[in-house]
Amino acid sequence: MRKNLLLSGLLGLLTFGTLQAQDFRLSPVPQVVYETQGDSIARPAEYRLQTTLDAASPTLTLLRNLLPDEDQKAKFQIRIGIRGDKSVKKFSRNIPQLAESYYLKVGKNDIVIAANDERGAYYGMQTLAQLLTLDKLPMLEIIDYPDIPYRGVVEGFYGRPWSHEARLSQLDFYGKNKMNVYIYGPKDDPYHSTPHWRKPYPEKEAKQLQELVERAKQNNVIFYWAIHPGQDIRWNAEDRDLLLKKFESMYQLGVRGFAVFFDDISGEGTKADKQAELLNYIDEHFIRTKGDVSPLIMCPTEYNKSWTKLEGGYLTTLGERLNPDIQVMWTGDRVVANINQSTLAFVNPLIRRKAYIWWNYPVSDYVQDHVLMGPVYGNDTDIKDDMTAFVSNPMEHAEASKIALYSIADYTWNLEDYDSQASWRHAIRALMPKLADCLETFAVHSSDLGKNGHNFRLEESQNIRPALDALCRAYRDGGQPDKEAFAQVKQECDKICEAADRLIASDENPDLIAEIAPWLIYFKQLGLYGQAVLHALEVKQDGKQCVKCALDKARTQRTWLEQTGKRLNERSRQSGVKVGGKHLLPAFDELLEAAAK
Ligand code: LTM
Repeated sequence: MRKNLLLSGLLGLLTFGTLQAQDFRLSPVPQVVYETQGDSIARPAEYRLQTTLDAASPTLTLLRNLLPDEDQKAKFQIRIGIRGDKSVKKFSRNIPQLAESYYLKVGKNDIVIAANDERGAYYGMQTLAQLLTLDKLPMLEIIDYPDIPYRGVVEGFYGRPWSHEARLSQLDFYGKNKMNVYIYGPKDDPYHSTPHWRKPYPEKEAKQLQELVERAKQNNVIFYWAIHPGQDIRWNAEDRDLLLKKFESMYQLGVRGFAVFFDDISGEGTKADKQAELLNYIDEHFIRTKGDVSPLIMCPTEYNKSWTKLEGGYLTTLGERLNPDIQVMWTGDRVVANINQSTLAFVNPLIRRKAYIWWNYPVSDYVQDHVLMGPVYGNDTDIKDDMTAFVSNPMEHAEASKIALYSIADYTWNLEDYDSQASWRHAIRALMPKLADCLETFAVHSSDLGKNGHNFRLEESQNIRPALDALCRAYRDGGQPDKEAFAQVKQECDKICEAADRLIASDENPDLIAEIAPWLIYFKQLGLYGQAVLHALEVKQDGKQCVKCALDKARTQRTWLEQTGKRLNERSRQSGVKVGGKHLLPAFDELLEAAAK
């Protein structure tokens, strides 16, 4: 409670102060914010630095990027340190005894970042980086720490793996948003899975992976490399040694986190006792002997409740036999499902540890005709003590995935204060500050997944649903058209056309626009169809113009929409593109029928 009061204290300051116009919000939302004097200071022009951190640490590198003018004679002081360091000794009591926690103070004459560990100091600096985007720095104190120990992304989808450039950009994004995990495991990398998991990477790919590891380090992200050997593994010493040799080659490239995935396989590879034996061997002869490697992660074959055969004892065997420090992944009650208390209460006792959540959202490899840009919601907010990690499996569209990833970072940092709508709005603004309203118009209609084998559906077009429903109801009942609803829907169609035009022509975030271009082209046609349908209804109502002409035009536009949808994104497993399929299109179709009656 107190936590929220303090937080709203800051929000009050931000809302009513000079910051209002800037629509500012710290993200992920910090745990506790004290507004010290409701006052602010100018951005320090120069400052004296007191720190015991390594000059090459990501924290100090970030500081130098933000505030280049260090001057040991300056009056303004910045102190940065880790518990026990001389520079922040005075503030030890303010640092929570929690991994990655930090205390940040912006005072009249100084800034202090006192952290529990190096990553905590980095996160304090990232918070300062956000504050420095403001015209003036608010004087405040923040006490902050993550709710979930491991937060981030598993690139674990089927389809075209992310490009090298996209991955570099992702790692920067994780650092900024206080995510600490990236697991490399794209199903269609042949050196991650069958047929080439036994072989080392060719030189070019190896060099790129090395570069990624380096970028991850700069962003304080643990880079895990995952292997997916289960489809053709033989349970013998030869394959075991080949797997270890591959891990060793990845270690030589700088990798310090490893995972073994046994998902989506059949046959010999699915045996729990054999998997456990191999994993324990890797744990004992590789992970622990190296000494500088993060705990081993495994994805089981029965990785969700609907696939768990309790009588077969697969998960029980893993739970009993796997060394306790090995992390076990879990996707929830189904392959694609939100994570709730009951799924964790089911799996944790079986695996005898807290689950490592692999959340299958916003992955779209089973609905490739959709891009998933809507708010992130549906996961319980009272489960922070029941899981060790929460990583998201994203879309093959790396930049577009950032809308969901921003909110996942927000959720996993501070579950209790997570506000799905606010987070989504800010995610959009972070991605495309200038055309945020246009992107929001697109994203609100590009949220649901359509009918799919996993029965995972989401809300869509929430902004206009009441008006769409009211309008359809009025025509269905044969009564007078609802004027207000009509105007609202008309306005939405105009907004859709304008948003599509402006986004497609924009040079803001070209990577994002390139990814979603097919959906934007369709979106424009959808807006035009809506306009044509409404026009037909108007013509019919006032009886002054040719009703048949208006109907023909709307029907032609429907054909255009259909054909456009089919002919874009043709090479995908679910070819074509869909936007607004949940409410907009069915409503427009119903209204066209009403106009034709
Ligand atoms: O979810 C897991 C553990 N494995 C695969 C993923 O690779 C895939 O991306 C998702 C969504 O299709 N489903 C899986 O079964």
